[in-house]
Amino acid sequence: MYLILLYLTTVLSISLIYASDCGCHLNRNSQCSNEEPHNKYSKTFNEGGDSDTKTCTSFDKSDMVLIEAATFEMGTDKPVFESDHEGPARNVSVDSFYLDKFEVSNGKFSEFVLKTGYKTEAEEFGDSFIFEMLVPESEREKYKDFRAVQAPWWIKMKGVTWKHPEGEGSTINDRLDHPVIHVSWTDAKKYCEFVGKRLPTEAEWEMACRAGLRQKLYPWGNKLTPKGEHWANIWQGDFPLTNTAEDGYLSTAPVDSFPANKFGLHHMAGNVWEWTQDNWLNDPDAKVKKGGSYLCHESYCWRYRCAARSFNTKDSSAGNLGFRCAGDVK
Ligand SMILES: [Ca+2]
Ligand SMILES: [Ca+2]
Repeated sequence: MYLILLYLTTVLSISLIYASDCGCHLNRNSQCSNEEPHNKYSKTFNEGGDSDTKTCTSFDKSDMVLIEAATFEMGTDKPVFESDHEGPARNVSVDSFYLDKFEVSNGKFSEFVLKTGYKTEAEEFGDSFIFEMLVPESEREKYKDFRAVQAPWWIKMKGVTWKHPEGEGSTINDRLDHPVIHVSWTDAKKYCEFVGKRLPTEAEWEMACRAGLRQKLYPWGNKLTPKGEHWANIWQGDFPLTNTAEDGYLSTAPVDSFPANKFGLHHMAGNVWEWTQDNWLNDPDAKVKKGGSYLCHESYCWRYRCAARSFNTKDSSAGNLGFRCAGDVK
């Protein structure tokens, strides 16, 4: 079932059927392979299931930061979206781990696909969700009946994949340094495993987002635009009608753009949502995503806060959803 569960309007009704869950399980040992990645993955990569594993400590640590073990205050006692279970604030201890400085780029994902022949779930399904404003005008009328029911600005469009983000005819050639999009949780997990890494847990991701700050809204503090500057690629204007792109980007931005937080991590707020390991409220088919995206605006989707969280089904893909990888220290 290729059902994208957009938080935008569906999360409230769906959340009602779930029991409360902090979403902070540390489940890292189930994510990595003890085999050499280049041996494990081949042209038959897509046929493999989830791998049971050991730790992942053998990987390229360039473009990663070591985040020391700590106990930090996760979540918030001032939730903006209570149905997202942002609260309460609670102490969570996290072991030392490595985290990518950047969201995984189109260029990096291309290398993975070249080496493995991997096909993403969107490629298998034949379509993915794209924000209406990014659909070529000549195509919009054709897809007027392919909208997400409760979020009509999302269009399920044929031929949209990670390498054709706006459908057939579009390419990533001019944005190899932008984050890969239209990748499912399973796609993300398989990429991370290929490079000897794993997806971060939600607790790891949030601790990294906060970068040692306690109960601040954003990775750098509480002010959205310090000194009048844009520190996150989000939406400016009137969602979903007008995006003035004052931050310089209507859609994705290069993964190394915008200021890094104190841990040296870029785009922990905004640009693209990022998949984490964790299940959403104990549902193994729904996965927590963090950080918000270039489509988020305070008036509607104030989820580019470190405490914010949302989810998609694990086979979902969309034009504002990507990931970064983590790795174990020992
Ligand atoms: Ca923007
Ligand atoms: Ca991000």
